Amino acid sequence: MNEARRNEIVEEFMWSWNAYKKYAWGKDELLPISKTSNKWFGIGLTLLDNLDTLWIMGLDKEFQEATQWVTHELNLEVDQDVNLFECTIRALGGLLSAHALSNQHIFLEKAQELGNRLLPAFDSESGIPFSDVNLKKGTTHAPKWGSDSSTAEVTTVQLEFHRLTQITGDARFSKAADRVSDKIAEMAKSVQPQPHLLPIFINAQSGKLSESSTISLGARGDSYYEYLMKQWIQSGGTRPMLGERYVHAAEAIRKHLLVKSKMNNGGTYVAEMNSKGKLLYKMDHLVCFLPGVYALGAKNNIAKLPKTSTSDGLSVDEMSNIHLKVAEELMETCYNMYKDSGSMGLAPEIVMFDCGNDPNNSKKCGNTGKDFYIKPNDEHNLLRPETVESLFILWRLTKNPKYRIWGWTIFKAFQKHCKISTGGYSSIKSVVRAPVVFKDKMESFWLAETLKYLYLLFSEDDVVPLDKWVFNTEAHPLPIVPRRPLYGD
Ligand code: DMJ
Repeated sequence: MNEARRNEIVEEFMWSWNAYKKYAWGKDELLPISKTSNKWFGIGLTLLDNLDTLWIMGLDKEFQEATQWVTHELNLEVDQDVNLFECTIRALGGLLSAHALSNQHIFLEKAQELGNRLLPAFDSESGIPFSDVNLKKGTTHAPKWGSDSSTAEVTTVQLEFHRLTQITGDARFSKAADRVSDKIAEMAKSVQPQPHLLPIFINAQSGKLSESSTISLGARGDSYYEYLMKQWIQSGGTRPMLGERYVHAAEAIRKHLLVKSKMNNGGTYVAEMNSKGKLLYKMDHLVCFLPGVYALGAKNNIAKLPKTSTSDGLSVDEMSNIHLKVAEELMETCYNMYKDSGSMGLAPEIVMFDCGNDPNNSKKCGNTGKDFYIKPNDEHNLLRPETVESLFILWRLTKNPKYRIWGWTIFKAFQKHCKISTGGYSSIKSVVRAPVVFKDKMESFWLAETLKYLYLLFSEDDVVPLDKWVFNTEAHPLPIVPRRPLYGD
């Protein structure tokens, strides 16, 4: 049965890939309804983001074709401003992973070139990178809509930059990334209103966290917490300080943001917090990466680290058990976001729990049988991966068959509602209102993450084993390698 399921997932991958090939080959993203492409960075983003998916799924012909494109067509000297984070996690991450899996030199060459072109982003007074950098000129700037960089963005390039140093021997990449982590770790100890929980904006020039912004495990905050732990895993546990930072953050989330709904199912969720310390009862689908991260920490015995094991007097085993329980409860809530949002069985972008703590909204979730309601502007689904990502990790680590059942149910819902009859898949405008209205966009992470994690959910444990590989935030596996003192540690 698992083989048949894997095959069906690969078929849907090919349905998506062939449409990309036909209408958007070498371009950034497929617009499946208009049967054309979208330019974002101008470097074939969907192709770079999926080299490793092709390899993992055993699609040799397609992998060779894509490799030929990288060898002969990929031009990184483009006069184009790119977002450092997006370009790092998708393009650089894709090249690094393709190199690690296939050992083909061309991917190393291109990854190194791209790394060199991204490096000027870190040339700010504080070392905190600017959000955007021009790939040809090396000029940098803050985002068009504001003066600050996003906290998650500046803290979610470290796995990739460390890997670059490992394979090139050039310590500049690791140093630039570590400087950011070290600065932020220092500020995290005393940040207000809650130590270890970071506001979602930071200024690149001053290096200061914004005092007025929200704390969130969703947009702009999410992968900060993910990379705290994954950097420790990537180092093969050789740098305990990295893991300790994660445990402090994971404990702060558990104590200050984790809430049980007072509504129907009493589900566990992660609230946001404003700058005054007040909770906001809102959860993005993006938060659904967190069950996987808590489970990985618990199963790797992260609580054993010297400066964390005595937190609250909990023993290592007690903390691991608590974190695993958090993972399992949150996982169920994330699955319920698919199950309870409407007849399509798909999750929206954001849900409001406990009526958003506003009694005027009580009718919206008071007697609906669910824990949450959905605001009209948040009804869309972008084919995001976070829930199936965590399902894959929880399946690998607990072997509870329900995680495979949930993953399959979600896959079938995507297949039923987001598949375009002429090729490809599309984001949709609402998971609540039928009939489906397509947004005419196939995000590169649909193939790079959502379908890859689904494929892995039904694969054997020795396909990208979790004790040898760590996934970057865009699902690109990177080898776990003990860190040497080469980087001036
Ligand atoms: C991806 O690019 C990454 O998973 C990132 O961490 C969050 N946003 C998208 C997927 O939702």
